[in-house]
Amino acid sequence: MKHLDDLNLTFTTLTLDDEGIATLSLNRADKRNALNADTVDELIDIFTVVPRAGVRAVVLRAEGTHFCAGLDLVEHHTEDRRPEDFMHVCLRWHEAFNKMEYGGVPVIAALKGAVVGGGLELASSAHIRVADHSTYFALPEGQRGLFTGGGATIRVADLVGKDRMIDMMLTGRVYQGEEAIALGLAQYLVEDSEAKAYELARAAASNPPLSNFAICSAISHMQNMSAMDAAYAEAVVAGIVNTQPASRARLAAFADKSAARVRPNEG
Ligand code: 1HE
Repeated sequence: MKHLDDLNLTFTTLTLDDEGIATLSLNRADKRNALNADTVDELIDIFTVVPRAGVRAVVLRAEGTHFCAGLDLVEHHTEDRRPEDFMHVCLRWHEAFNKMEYGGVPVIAALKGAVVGGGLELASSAHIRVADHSTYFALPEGQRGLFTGGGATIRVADLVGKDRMIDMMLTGRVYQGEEAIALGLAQYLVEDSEAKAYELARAAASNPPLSNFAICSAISHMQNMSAMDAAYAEAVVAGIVNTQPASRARLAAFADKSAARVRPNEG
């Protein structure tokens, strides 16, 4: 089995701190972190290893002022791909993003600047998205004579609804600020998206890994099931998670009143 140290990364970097928080950086700022085929292969390698490497949460961030400009349009242009070539490009994107969404390790995306096209497909595969005031979301595929190929028809349509997604693709409409939050494009709008992403990652990392595995894998799977099957799968997952040894001390602490209670936000 490969380990984090064995990964051969060029367009991304991955580090792991003492608390088990991994930092995954897109480091192609000169190209606004556009996703070439090699970057997507690196994401596949990373998210193949992460679930079994003791990683408790991942902060996905980017170098430069833009999170991700989507598909590498220059590579796509110069490669002059045939339909079957691009189909395989898209299948690799799906492999990377599915591993991310279904891998069972919380991924928190720290967004800034452009989160567009395939960049939004990448961001929407994260479990939590944190935006700052520079962040903007768009699907410029229509303008480029393209169509989404990295899962936007599933994930972005889920977030904003089919009609809004169609409008974004037809007209190049940009969402940002509170409006983007209200639509669900990100769950947080803050001054410093990276600082907040680490804060959220640390909170998630304090949960038992098996609980996080269920939260960051089972819910996505259940969305793909009929209500009957999802209810059945939920019972099976809860059977395993809710009887895990790691929950015993937490339940005991609640029972003896030493555990923190759930209270409303202050102010
Ligand atoms: C790129 C890309 C890219 C920048 N592919 N090279 N995505 C888009 O339609 C978005 C295209 N990009 C932009 O609209 C802008 O570049 C940004 C708003 C992201 C940033 O603007 P700016 O003024 O900071 O940078 P720039 O001058 O436009 O670009 C700087 C460099 O990054 C330049 O390269 P250089 O070698 O001339 O310095 C650009 O060519 C390069 N660059 N974006 C390749 N996307 C699976 S299907 C998914 C379909 C899609 O994703 S469609 C949406 C594609």
